[in-house]
Amino acid sequence: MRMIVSVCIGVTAAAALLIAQAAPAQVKAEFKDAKGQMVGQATITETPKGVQLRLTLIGVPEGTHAFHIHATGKCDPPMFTTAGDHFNPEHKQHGRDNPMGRHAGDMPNVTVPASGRLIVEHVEPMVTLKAGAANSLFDADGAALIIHQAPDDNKTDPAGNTGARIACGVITK
Ligand SMILES: [Cu+2]
Ligand SMILES: [Zn+2]
Repeated sequence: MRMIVSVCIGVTAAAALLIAQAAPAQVKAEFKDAKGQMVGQATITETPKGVQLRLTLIGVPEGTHAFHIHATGKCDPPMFTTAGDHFNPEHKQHGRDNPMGRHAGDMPNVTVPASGRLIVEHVEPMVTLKAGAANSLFDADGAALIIHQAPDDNKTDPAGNTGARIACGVITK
């Protein structure tokens, strides 16, 4: 009888350890504009191929906009400068087309139609939600998603000539 009890405890401890090491299944971010209006959200999911970002935008101006993961989980309006620079744990240059790049936080541009509504998905292999990893979005100061006024030229260091930050969302569990 005593042996059975100890086996059960052993299994429970192993299961608890697995849960502790697993990445959070899904986290989210709510986009707010400079006036504090909610203009969309993101669901962010760890997958075997990277972190899937699914954006549902509901009030972003028509046009092509830069989209980045920024290094700090802080979105103070109206400028959102508190979100810091692009998430860049590998200390590379900016831009998906830059031979010296890229920042892990450099996402593809998003093109919003006249309705202001867009659902778009991107799977990013250079980041993770797993705590403790060098490229984790849950490092000490967190991370934020930002949409800019202008498109990213994908090569100009350090920020791609993207203009103002028009929407920001802190990534939260
Ligand atoms: Cu940005
Ligand atoms: Zn960048």
